[in-house]
Amino acid sequence: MFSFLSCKSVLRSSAEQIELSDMNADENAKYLMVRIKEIAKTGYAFGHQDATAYGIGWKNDGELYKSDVNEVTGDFPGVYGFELGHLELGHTQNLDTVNFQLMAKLIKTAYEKGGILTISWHPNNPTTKKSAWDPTSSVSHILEGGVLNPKYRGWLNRLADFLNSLRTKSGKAIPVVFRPYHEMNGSWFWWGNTSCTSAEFKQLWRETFDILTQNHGVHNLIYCYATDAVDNKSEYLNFYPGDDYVDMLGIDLYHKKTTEDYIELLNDNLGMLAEIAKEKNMPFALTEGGLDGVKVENWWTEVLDKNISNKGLSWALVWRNASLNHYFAPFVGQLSSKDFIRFKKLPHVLFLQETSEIR
Ligand code: BMA
Repeated sequence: MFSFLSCKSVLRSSAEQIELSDMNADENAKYLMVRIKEIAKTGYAFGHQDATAYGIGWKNDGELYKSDVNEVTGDFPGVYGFELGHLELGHTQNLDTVNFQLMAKLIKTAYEKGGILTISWHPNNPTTKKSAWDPTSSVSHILEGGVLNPKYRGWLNRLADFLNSLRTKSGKAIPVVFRPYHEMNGSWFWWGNTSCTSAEFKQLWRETFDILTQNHGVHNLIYCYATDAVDNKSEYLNFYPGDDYVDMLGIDLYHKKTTEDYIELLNDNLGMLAEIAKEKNMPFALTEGGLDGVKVENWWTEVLDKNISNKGLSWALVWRNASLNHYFAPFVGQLSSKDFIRFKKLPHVLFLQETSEIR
């Protein structure tokens, strides 16, 4: 007991030495960074998008606290991804029908239980008002001096209100890993590589950072820069806004082609990212990934774990269990669920039980 407590206080006190890109980052954000780095020393955490919001055949009604992952393994994920798309519009639910009040509650519960929170954002195209997947050029219009800058500032106002509202019972801000404008090296989003220049992208990131931190006093964020799969390091860094604006690195890698292709992709891309992260002394993660429908029986241990466990990443997050036509984590009876239980039992794979001890 004594060594456990002293270990905890060592972790807590090492947060004092942490410097984040936000110079006014609060204690809990710094401490989250300590935990994220600590996790990578032991193994990596397992994450799931919208884990507690819905799953196959159920949707959270505000009373439940459940997850497909827990139904299969008896434990919850260590990392929880949530998504803010449509919050900018003032809607009550996000683009995937998760109510924002419920989301705030689920974030709070996951945090109090010892989970790590990460937030993505698929804002609509500010020019056309269509979805994030409308690549019509927009970035230059929302930058400082652009015609849509006032509108964009309004969007950030709503985002800041939500982020600032994430509080523990005692009123302390809940720290989250914020991963905006992801997969920018692809061409599907309006902030993607065919819709803006890298200079515009970097400017968008920096202005967003400055407005959130300086104008809105949001100080509970760890900023994560995450691309889609890349061919080389220069592609990874092409849109990188600078070490002063980023705290951690991510990459989204989906199993879309053959198993051999995915194994190669994981090794190449995570190997490359590990090198960049080492140079920058930043933690890194597989911020999105998975095999839609998990049709490979031993996917968790043979495909995922074998090819990521030696890389030094802090977590691997699989995408959402939206429906039987779109899911990335197993549910009871699913083809890969036995293997998922084996995966959960691996000593270096951290679910909630383990991440809650690293704090
Ligand atoms: C995509 C799909 C979409 C979803 C979006 C944002 O990968 O899952 O259905 O709207 O992510 O969560």
